[in-house]
Amino acid sequence: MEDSQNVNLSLKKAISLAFTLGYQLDRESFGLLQELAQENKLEKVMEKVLADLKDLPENPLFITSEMIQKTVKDLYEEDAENSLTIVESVGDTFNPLSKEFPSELEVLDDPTETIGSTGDLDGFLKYFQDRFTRIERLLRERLDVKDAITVKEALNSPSKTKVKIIGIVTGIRERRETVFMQIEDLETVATVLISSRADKTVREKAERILLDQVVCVEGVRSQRDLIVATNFINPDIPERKPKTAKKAVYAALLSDLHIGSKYFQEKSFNKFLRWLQGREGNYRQREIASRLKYIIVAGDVVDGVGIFPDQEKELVQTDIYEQYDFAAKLIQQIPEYIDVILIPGNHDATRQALPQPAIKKEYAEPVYEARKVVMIGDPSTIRLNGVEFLLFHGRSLDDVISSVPDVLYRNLDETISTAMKYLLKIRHLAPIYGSKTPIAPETQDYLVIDSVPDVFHAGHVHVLGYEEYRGTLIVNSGSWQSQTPFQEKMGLVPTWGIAPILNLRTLKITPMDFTK
Ligand code: D5M
Ligand code: FE
Ligand code: ZN
Repeated sequence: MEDSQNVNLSLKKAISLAFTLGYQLDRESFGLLQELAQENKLEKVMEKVLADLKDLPENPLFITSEMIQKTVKDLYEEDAENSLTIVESVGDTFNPLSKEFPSELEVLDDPTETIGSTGDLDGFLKYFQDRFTRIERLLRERLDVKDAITVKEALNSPSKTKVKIIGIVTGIRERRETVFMQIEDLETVATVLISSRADKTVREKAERILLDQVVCVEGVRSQRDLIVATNFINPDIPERKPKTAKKAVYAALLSDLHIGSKYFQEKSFNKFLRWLQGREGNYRQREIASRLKYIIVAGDVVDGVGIFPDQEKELVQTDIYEQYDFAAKLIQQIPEYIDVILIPGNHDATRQALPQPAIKKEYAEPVYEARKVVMIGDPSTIRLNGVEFLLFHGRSLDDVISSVPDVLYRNLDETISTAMKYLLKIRHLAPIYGSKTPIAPETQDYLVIDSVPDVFHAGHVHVLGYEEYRGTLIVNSGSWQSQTPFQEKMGLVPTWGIAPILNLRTLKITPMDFTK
């Protein structure tokens, strides 16, 4: 009660002040001032508006909504990055700025046309040689790895010599609390030993090594082919300043729509579509919609068919064509001046092994026809207004969750960015070969993170999370599917109906909630 009285009072005060100074207010400005009063920002904004008016060469008659909006932006640009909840709009005209923004989208890397694994033994060897060579190069860019020697040289050095080698971890065994790792480079294999009496930091680092990753090992030469580990070094990404857009232009980073599933949250998604069209939200939220130029979906556009046993029971559309047809009906409601970028996930209609080519036209024709869409593979890299994105569905995050201590399905809301950070540190999107994540042995390893992205965007685990790491913004999207029976059993609580919206100028995320 008291609060709403304060709101009314400050509104009246501001309006009478404007009138006294000889200004008039149009209807839209009046609505804006009302919202500002509710948000406790009216006084500060009004003060600046009036001060700015005095500086104008010719005194205008009206205080327009544009003036107020500009002032709010000047004063609260950073505040606008905080979490927002959509509220019903007052319903006036919507003139999106992004309609005038030219599209600045470049596809830098897309595996769709270049892959062609034969799957033979020779291909398998070439694949791992390429993985080793690429990550070795990244490791040697580090000052502390530069002087690493080959495994052969290390094994030829006298006992008790300090050695530093680079290799693929081809085996991890544990016997009576001692860990043995098989490490090999292109010519020789060594056994790296981490004893139970080793330093705690070495043991902790060893626990976080994944099978088939490329790593630098520091150690001491022992007998036979043994090296006693004293340290592990990951290639990691260097600390740097990310590239940013020159103007405030936004991208919606979505994934895991799961259209076709009983659990697809159609209502929330429709609300998102209405917000894009300027039909939902207060003026600040509509200001963001007005500057939204890109929508990325990082896989699992549909729920698919036959992805897991008894899936039919959880489907509304039991036919893959119908699912993409429904997806097309939703996607075509996205305003035409927004660029839509889609990559596949493990539920989409394309090959399952990574790298995945783009969603197949033969299954998703209606989506291809509905509007212009940029269909690329998983993973892909793109640039939006100068900002480099690494797009990845995130299938291997399941492997990270089962191998890295402390990252559990139960606590992903706190740990998902740690899991993604882990992939950046090892500079590989899916190290473990032949386990949960199917990988095709291409002649080139498309899963090595060669170029350091400004934004690393993934999905798959259905939990929203974001964090800045050494200049790179890590984002996991969450989903548009509520908790499935399987996820309930796993203890995974999805974040659905909340879209992380990225400001390309500041690389800050605004999570927008469409569930209310
Ligand atoms: O995967 C969503 C999340 O749920 C992801 O972390 C894997 C997990 N999930 C879901 N279904 C299964 C099954 N059947 N086995 C193992 N893990 C599962 P999504 O790709 O959206 O289904
Ligand atoms: Fe999914
Ligand atoms: Zn998935």
